Amino acid sequence: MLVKRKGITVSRLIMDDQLLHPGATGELTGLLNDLVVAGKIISAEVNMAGLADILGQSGKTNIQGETVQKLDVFANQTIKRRMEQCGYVCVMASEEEDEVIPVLEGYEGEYTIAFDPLDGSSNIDVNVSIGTIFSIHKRVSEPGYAGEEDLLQKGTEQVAAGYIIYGSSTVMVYTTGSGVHGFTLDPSVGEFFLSHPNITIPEICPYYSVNEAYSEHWFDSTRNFIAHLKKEEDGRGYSLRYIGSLVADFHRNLVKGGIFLYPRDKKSPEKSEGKLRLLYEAAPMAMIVEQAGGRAITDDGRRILDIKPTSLHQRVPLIIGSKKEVDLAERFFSSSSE
Ligand code: P6P
Repeated sequence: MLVKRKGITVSRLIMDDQLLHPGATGELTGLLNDLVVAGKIISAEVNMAGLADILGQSGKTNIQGETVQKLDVFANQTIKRRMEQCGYVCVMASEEEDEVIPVLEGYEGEYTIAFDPLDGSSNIDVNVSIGTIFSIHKRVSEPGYAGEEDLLQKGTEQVAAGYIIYGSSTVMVYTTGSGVHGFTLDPSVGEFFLSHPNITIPEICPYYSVNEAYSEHWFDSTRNFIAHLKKEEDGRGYSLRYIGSLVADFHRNLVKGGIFLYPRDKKSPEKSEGKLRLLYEAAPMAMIVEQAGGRAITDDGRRILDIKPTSLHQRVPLIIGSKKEVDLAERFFSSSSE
């Protein structure tokens, strides 16, 4: 949907989106609007983190074995509380929780949501942008039987995907399959206003994003691809930009052009399939980037959106960004015999 109306709020666009779908019941509209409220609450807390006693660590660890920062806990609780009683969701998954998360009895709805409540949380204490990532599917189970099968669906089945980046400003970027739009929060009125209409990822790609510290453990295909980018053989010079916060790295590449890689690693068994999670990191970002004209694949050439998840916290290698560079990467990965 081509959006031209400056100053439109995200809630208004969500409602306009619903009009594009005659059979729509308004449930997805309600879900997205409740997610917007959660984003506003988390944004206010993130922006106070330096002042309140919520910096530092909660002393707990999550399923990933990572120390959980207090803001992570707050963000996770905020989204869970809104989604469990909104009446539009039947079951949830969070990066912070081992198992599926049920909704309150009597509040089962038609959708599922998988989310990373605060991705990049290791950057919280150093004031680097962090973000919430979400992926929404239609349930597949009968009423009263919601469970993992409703969550373990291919990325092509997503009905909506998006992220909220908490940085120099708070920006929400989302798609429901009719283009990608970005909205910036005006904290003085508490509204997200359209700031990035009809986002398309630039064909010109000035940046590549990868953690080069792991280059000794990369497969040859990854090493050869990155070496090729550095040679500028096709006359295109690239700069390395790597923030270590997926939402921040992805958002920069979406707006400015770029390719992000988190490939498999020969050395670390826990990263034999990369580090990033399919359900609530790779798949939602893949829907956004494809809607914006880019591509998202694994480092063995599979389309991210075609992968059927087998577990909630399944990892996948992720190569995502401007189409030409991902096409080039695919040639290096598909010619590899590793
Ligand atoms: P590394 C943050 O912890 C995260 O999950 C992503 O946001 C980010 O892209 C990645 O890990 C960074 O991982 O191994 O480069 O520090």
